[in-house]
Amino acid sequence: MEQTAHVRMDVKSLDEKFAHLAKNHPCLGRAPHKGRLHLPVSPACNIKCRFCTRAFNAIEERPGVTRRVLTVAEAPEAIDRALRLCPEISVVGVAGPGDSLATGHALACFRAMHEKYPDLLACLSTNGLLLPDHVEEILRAGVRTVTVTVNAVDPEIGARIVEKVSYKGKLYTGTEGAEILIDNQLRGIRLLAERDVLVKINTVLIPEINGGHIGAIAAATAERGAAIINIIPLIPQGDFLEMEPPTCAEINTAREAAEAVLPVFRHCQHCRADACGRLGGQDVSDQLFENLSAENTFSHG
Ligand code: CLF
Ligand code: SF4
Repeated sequence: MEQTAHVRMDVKSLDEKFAHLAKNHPCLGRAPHKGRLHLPVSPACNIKCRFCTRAFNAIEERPGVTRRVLTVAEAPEAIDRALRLCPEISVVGVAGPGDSLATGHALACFRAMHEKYPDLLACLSTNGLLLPDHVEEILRAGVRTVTVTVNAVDPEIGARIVEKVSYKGKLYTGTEGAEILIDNQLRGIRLLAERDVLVKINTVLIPEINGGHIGAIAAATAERGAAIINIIPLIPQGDFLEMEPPTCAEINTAREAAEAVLPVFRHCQHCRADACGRLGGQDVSDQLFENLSAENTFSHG
């Protein structure tokens, strides 16, 4: 496992060090009036979370769902249209439907975006497996906010959540796979934080697996330089279909445990991979995708 790093942010880092980002980013709790566009350009994934169920439809309001996959070539038009539909959009993110580093699509989109819109924030959401190998590329693409989904920092717990990990041409399962994932996540967080990238942690709260582990996740990621954490209640699906979602009391307990070391974002909308609009406001992705359709290129990686 990775050794503890020397970087440690205090809870004021968001308002001090990252004020320039927080004032324009709707997912940091400081700018609820701003909007975000998600470009669903990343179809493949390199791990298998047991709760994951990616899908194509216009109905479900949850991560991993999109109307269709956009190609890199289609992204600039999507951004133009999104800004016309919702001028409050200040952030363009890639959050699936797979992992945003499993293909080069997300970073290619951000490079093209910054040629035309240098002031739009690029926001990358990833499982973190490939972070350590991509830090320079992420910086060159102009990404300054990265969300890493960390559901465990103990391989025994992680192995109950992640079924398999595909890394550098080999498939890993059990605690071996979880350890590779956790090690890369924590190293990646530290490398990004050292380069002044704002790292947000997303943690899926699965009460019977990681319910008592949230404080440890927050502490380990804060130690590496994460600036904020978002606790996402499990949506029971996939292998976890029979599980109970967390109660309000369990969510509050988890947030309190995390808040001991990190600011907690409390307004998450569990966005689709093709979300467009203000958080809590009208979503305009229906209009965005109207007549923006081409062939479907989805594939489970
Ligand atoms: Fe998108 Fe995520 Fe960036 Fe926000 S969403 S990639 S950090 S721009 Fe935000 Fe949506 Fe919650 Fe994500 S409300 S699911 S936390
Ligand atoms: Fe699904 Fe995301 Fe997990 Fe990949 S990292 S299996 S897309 S939830």
